Amino acid sequence: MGYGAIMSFTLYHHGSSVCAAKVRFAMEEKGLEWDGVYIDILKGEQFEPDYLKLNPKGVVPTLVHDDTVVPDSTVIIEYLDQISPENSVHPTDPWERAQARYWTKAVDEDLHPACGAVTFVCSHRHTVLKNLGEEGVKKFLASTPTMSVTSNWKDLKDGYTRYGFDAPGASEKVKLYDSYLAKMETALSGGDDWLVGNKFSIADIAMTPYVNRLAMMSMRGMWENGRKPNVEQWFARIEARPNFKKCLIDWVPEDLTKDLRENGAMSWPEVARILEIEI
Ligand SMILES: N[C@@H](CCC(=O)N[C@@H](CS)C(=O)NCC(=O)O)C(=O)O
Repeated sequence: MGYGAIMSFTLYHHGSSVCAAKVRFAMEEKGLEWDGVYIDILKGEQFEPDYLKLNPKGVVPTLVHDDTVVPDSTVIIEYLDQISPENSVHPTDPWERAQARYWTKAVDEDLHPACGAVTFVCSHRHTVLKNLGEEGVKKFLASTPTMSVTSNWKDLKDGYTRYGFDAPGASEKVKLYDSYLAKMETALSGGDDWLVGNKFSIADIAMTPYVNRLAMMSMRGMWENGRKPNVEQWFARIEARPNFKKCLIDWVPEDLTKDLRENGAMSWPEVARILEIEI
């Protein structure tokens, strides 16, 4: 029996947060039960003093396991795999484990900030501007701690929210995001079903929310129509997993799902232009 059966897990999370979705997916794949506390990061609930005590960066997710507070999605999944090794999502072979680490490290350091940028530029800025009003937006942007999603996220989020695609560096982030689909395409080019060792692992879990984010923003054109066939087939396998819908789709509130779909569709021509995709 896994420790999870006798331990208490509380996950502070948000529907559209890629990092939170990653942890939800890992917990379900491992068969761990958890309770959720929903933190609406588009309303600024991550800046409430009580939450900042758990997660001083003001970001989700945070796992509370009994009395232990564990922030940071990759660290949370590594922690869970150690305290509850059944249904491990880590490869056992040392080199395969190292390769999985390269994926999670690159996601945390590189892809995640790019995703934050692209999501704000293409969709969240419209949601925040629509829902919070002028004063609310000012407060929302001013509340972001300096050390947040990245060490300069406060300024970046401000720029992406106010200026969209015209914010400095926005196009480069679109290209960086796309380069990760290219890396996946190469990793899957030998005919394997999964990114590392032909076995579903934390590497696939780590990439899932980022590919799904693009899908939810009506941007499947980044891999469909022959552009990245291996990624297309990989994502079809991911979408077919029983836990996918529960963890990646159902937690996103309907209005936010609609915003992502519609704002994303509105932004798609500019993204396609940046990536030189004919539409
Ligand atoms: N390294 C952290 C990053 C967490 C993070 O960036 N969370 C985002 C959502 S995916 C967030 O809470 N953003 C709050 C904000 O933008 O103010 C992790 O992996 O958990």
